Amino acid sequence: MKIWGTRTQGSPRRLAVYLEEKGLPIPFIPVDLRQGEHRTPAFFARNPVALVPVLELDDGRCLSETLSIARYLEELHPDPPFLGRDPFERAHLDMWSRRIEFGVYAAIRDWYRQTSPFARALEPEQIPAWGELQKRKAEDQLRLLDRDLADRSFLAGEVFSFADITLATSLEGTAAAGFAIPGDCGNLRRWLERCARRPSMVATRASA
Ligand SMILES: N[C@@H](CCC(=O)N[C@@H](CS)C(=O)NCC(=O)O)C(=O)O
Repeated sequence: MKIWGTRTQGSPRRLAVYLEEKGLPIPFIPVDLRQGEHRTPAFFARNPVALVPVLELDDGRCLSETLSIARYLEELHPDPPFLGRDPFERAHLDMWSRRIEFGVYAAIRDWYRQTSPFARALEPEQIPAWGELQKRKAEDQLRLLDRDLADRSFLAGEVFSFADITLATSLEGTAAAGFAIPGDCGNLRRWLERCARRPSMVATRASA
């Protein structure tokens, strides 16, 4: 099998961090989004909504959506467990993953896409005011998470989870464009430092 998407960028990196945590070596095929390599007939056949990453199986079947791909791989390789060991843990980690992806990650992404000159190739009709509103929403959410992190190491508890992967890679990925954790969020800053030190995050960083 192989994965379409650039290993150090965006959602493909989320999958790459998961694979590092699991010790699963699956090759990535870089896709240059700014050049529109994901908007070709061949790519539409793999994922009609033209998003990376895509997992392509040896028989040609394809899966998209980062967490769904991870779920598939987790079924094939349950050890070491990363997405929960029992029904409650699985649902709890899913809950956190969805909360982060829909609540915070989407707002940070929309800020980036609506305001950054680097995102213009993907978002030619940017609406900066909408982006700034999303930034404020993201900051509100981050302040709530900062409170949660007062008494635990990671978002869903004491174990690094997919929710941490999603938020940590998003914050690292948009820092250069100017997105910063609010100054009053010390717990969150320390959490990001903890995540950033993990070998899986280091190995998938663009500068690695
Ligand atoms: N919900 C999707 C999001 C995937 C996604 O947004 N991928 C971005 C790169 S990080 C993409 O392919 N963007 C291309 C575009 O917007 O045209 C997932 O979890 O895989």
